[in-house]
Amino acid sequence: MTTTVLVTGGAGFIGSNFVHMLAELRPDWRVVNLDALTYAGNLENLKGLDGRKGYAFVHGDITKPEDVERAFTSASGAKNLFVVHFAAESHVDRSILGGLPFVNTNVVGTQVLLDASRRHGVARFVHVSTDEVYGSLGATGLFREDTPLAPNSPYSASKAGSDLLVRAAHHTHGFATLITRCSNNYGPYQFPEKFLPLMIANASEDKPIPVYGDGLYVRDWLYVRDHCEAILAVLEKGKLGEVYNIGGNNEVANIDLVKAVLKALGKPESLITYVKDRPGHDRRYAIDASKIKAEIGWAPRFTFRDALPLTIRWYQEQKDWLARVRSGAYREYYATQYGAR
Ligand code: NAD
Ligand code: TDX
Repeated sequence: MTTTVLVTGGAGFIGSNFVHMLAELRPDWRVVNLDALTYAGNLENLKGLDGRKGYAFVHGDITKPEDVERAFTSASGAKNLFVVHFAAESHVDRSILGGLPFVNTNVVGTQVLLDASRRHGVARFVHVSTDEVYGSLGATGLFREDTPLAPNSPYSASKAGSDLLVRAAHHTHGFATLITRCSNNYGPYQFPEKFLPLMIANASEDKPIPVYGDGLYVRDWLYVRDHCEAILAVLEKGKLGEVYNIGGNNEVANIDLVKAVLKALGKPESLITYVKDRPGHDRRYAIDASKIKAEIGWAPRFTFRDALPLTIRWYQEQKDWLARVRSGAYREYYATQYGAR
């Protein structure tokens, strides 16, 4: 095999979708998946890939140089060696409860990975970042790649820190980096602490849906398959040292999303429960994705009309998966975040 991709965080939501997509679209690539299997990492998400020729899982932590070294040993021998870096602490609310794991994984871990990647002659390094590094928008306007960074939560600040380390690796060492910044993803395998799977899971069981503040916060929803295709396009065709925004052209207020999901499930709006707002809650995110379209030719293929029903159906069909990931530590987190509702 001439191409090997080291994927970090491939047992999480977007990473596992990306690994499945590579098996389908680039079946001749070797994939090494380095993941620490935190609460958000789940090997069940990768069912079907185990034992597949050209796929290897390495259990390890990106903050530990020896673990990263093991992953590179497993990935050695390729003509083209790529890295796609998803591994992160990813939930804003958890970062408000405690920021340190975010700094460790997102900042320290990214630097460990960058150093090892340079040493191992990685040909292209894609860092998967977020629109949250730009801060918050008012009623109008869009985030562009040259919008100043103004992160507001410990999560987004740690992601902005990692973006700057990636930028510095390119600027100082001439390392072959690319940064993507996307909006809110939805689709299969998303951990149900995030709003969309949380509301589907709660509504299915006639449990209250906690809506923060006035519910008028706006997110630009991107189907995870669209995001994964965009990352692959950037990996293969992006200009080194550049940043690419990835968006869904799909702005929706939280309360409208809840109502759409309740309607699709045939559940009453009385399940909507307004709760205390998230501290520092960003009002609106919206992406200008014209650069990736003009330079690389990528645009989203899915709209909410197609992909929201697909997503709802997936969670309804994966009741066992949902029950398993919502047991144990998830229950403790839910009680801390929302009270013992
Ligand atoms: P996730 O929380 O579902 O998965 C993260 C994965 O990283 C898990 O498998 C976890 O085990 C692994 N991980 C965490 N710490 C690690 C460590 N120290 N070493 C090795 N592995 C570790 O996250 P996600 O939603 O799939 O997000 C993936 C990436 O995309 C993140 O970098 C996130 O910041 C970014 N992003 C996500 C969204 C979104 O809507 N979910 C939007 C924009 C950007
Ligand atoms: O119970 C809830 N009630 C609620 O009203 C939760 C969990 C969320 N919300 C609101 C907060 C946000 O306005 O819904 C919106 C979406 O919340 P999250 O799913 O937590 O996503 P968000 O904070 O927007 O961040 C997501 O998109 C950008 C990902 O979690 C990040 O990893 C990514 O960088």
